[in-house]
Amino acid sequence: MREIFRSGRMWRRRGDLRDSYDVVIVGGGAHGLATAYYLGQLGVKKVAVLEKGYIGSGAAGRNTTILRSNYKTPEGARFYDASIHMYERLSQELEFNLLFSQCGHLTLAHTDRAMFVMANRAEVNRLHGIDSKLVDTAQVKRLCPPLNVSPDATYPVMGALYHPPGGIIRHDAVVWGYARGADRLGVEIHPYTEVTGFERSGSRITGVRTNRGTVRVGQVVNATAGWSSLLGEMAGVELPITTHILQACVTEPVKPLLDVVIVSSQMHVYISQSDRGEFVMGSEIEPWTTYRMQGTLNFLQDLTRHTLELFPQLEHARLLRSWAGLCDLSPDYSPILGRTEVENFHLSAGWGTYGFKAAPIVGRTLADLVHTGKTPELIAPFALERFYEDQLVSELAAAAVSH
Ligand code: FAD
Ligand code: PYC
Repeated sequence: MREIFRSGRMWRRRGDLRDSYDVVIVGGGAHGLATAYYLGQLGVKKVAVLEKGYIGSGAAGRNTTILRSNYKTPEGARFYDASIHMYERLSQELEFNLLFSQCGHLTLAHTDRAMFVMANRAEVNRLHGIDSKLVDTAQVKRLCPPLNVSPDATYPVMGALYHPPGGIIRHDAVVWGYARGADRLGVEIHPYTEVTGFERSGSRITGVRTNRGTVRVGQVVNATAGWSSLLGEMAGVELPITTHILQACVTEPVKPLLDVVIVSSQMHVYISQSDRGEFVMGSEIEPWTTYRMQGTLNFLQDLTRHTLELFPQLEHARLLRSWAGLCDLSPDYSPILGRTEVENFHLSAGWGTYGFKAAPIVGRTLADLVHTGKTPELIAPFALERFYEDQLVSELAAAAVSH
């Protein structure tokens, strides 16, 4: 272990695969690595993370880094709030600066109906001890001076749901911090190792097939987000998930202007300014299902038009780059977490457009489940069975701009 500190590497080079592992985690994104880290903390030995690309090559490295807990259902609000509290301490815990800026989060309302919905959400949030409140146009302007709140705008701002604990974080740093932490606890990280199938005996998985050979396994965690239904199929577990792309883009770096996250469902846009100065912007999920991460011109045209209505000052800012990532959407816009009918095959799936903020609490609760065999109370409402038992946890309209 000392060798790695001397080498200056974040984590050890991948070695050969062993013949067997106690736990194989498929997916080297934020969820897989967080689960590996907390398993390491619990003293679980022989844990491997298998990642088909490079670490963080999936949605973990493509998201718009927004953290918040202003969800609609009691189950969702409690769960995401626990994650935000973990994020608040994470830089210290991982001894790695994650650049978490708790700058606050404003969900704009442009209609009477939206004001009513935001008031309702603020009440639900407060009932669960989450700091959210309804603010009027003048307060919005005070919180975000550069925002255009003119009554002559196409969609004038009537008010907003203000959520002070919300903010942005450096997404790559979260991935690297968890990877380094897991590595230091003895977890093996295997990039460029694709899982191609599972071997089963009765209701258990006994082996994981990969492009580098087959390994025997005690327990498996499917943390593949956009690809989770494909891995489910390999294991014989059908997941009610459709995979879509979500697109995002950034401007060239500009002077500090925006220090709060702005979301407008009506205008299908969310905007923040990163600490590099780039305006980070995204829109709604694309309605078609695909695994091709290809962007579209329509996205850029609609997004820039709406962004300029809110921030006309960006008129001359140039777009630097745009990209797309996969999103695994569940029917009720809540995640699917925990056990499946294959007794040693566990899930972190159904993250749609909103899973990055959940990585710490997912890691901790899935590690507990794998270690103890008991489902933590916080994730019990998100079990796969809910779709068969009519116990949906509907986050429709609270999950992201598009819902
Ligand atoms: P991923 O990083 O996608 O990890 C899954 C990994 O599994 C991938 O690296 C993939 O290569 C690997 N894999 C797949 N198949 C195999 C296989 N067969 N073998 C081995 N490895 C495999 N969420 C928020 O909370 N806030 C946001 O602001 C936000 N913005 C977003 C913006 C965009 C553009 C996108 C695309 C998503 C956004 N999300 C956001 C959603 C969030 O990024 C995801 O829900 C979350 O990152 C998913 O968990 P993960 O990080 O573990 O997934
Ligand atoms: O979950 O807050 C979120 C989010 C914003 C953009 C994409 N997801």
